[in-house]
Amino acid sequence: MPGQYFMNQTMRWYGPADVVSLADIRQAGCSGVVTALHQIPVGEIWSRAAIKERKSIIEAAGMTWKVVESLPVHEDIKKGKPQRDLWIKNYAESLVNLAAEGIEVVTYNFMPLLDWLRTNVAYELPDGSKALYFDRLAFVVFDLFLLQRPGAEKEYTSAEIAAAQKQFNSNDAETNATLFRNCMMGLPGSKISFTRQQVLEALQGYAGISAKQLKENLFYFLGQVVPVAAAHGLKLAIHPDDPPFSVLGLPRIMSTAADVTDLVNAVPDHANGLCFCTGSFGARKDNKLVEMLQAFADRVHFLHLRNTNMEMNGNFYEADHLAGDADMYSIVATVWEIMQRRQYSIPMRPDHGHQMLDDLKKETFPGYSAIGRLKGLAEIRGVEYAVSRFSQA
Ligand code: DNO
Repeated sequence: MPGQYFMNQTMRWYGPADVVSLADIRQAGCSGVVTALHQIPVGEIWSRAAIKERKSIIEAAGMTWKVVESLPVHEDIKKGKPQRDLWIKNYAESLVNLAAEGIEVVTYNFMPLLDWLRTNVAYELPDGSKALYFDRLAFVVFDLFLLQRPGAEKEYTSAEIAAAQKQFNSNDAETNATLFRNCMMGLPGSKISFTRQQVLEALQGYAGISAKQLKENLFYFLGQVVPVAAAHGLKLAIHPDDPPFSVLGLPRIMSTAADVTDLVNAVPDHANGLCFCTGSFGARKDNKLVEMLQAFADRVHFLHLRNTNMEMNGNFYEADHLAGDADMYSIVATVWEIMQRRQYSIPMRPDHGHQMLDDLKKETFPGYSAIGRLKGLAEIRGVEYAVSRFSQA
């Protein structure tokens, strides 16, 4: 409909090795993909030539590449190590190269070590499709008995420790091995298997870094890269913590509305914004998603739309996009109003999807099946269409 701003529909594509092809994504109705140069080690510069090459593959498939997800932040920057300035310089150079190739939004996160965490990546729903699941008890089993993280017991109640001990005793070796593998999937390079010792050493690297310190390290980083992004017409979009609470004793700094307020106050430039992930923020009851969208309307540079179902005891699983605890209708209606006011189409992707139908026969990145995401996208597209018609009535 002329004069109206619709979300820019995209899907994540993991690059040429992704079993979900560009043709699949196009048939899902997307005008573009979000992707990253996963082959480049974290911290190294993304050259213009490498960016251009990726862009031409996407354009040859009839789509555009406007959003990067992610340009990862080196752990030395998060830890505030002296050599961070070198990594920040590289980051800025990658930003300049991305802008020169027409990229508009760069997504990143500031989570120590783990980019996401689930205990089960194939949780079977009653209809036989599969979802990602965070089971707190399984996580406690992992932390206390598989990882055996020193001091971990201080973070759990005695009832939780007893229940976890019971669960651990009844698990067979395969269940434990799968649990260990699942919990480590959010580590960079998760295709390789990490030993307990390696994980403990990596965690040790964050000993003594409080949430306050981590936030200061984020703001130091942003203080240098936001001006570069702004000067080149790029928007930076931080992804919230997933899950939005501390895990494995690691500090968390992007879990709540107060965290977002600190972010925008620290570096007020409009280029400093958010990847508003309804699934990540939504896994906390005190995050009121619609209010947050309204409060940070001008800072929402990218949207991840997905839903979670919070159960008792801190468990949650990824629900259908229109089911679950997040009121997706109100979210889409709010985004709609924001876009008309800003006169801007916010890029969006359906975040995650169930493994269903033919997806069940394929091995995709957890959450990134073709049909499950297509279903989520189609449902959200339908809601947006209805909202647009209603707003004209
Ligand atoms: C998980 C994704 C994250 C996200 C990064 C952004 O499915 O939402 O991996 O891409 O945290 O930097």
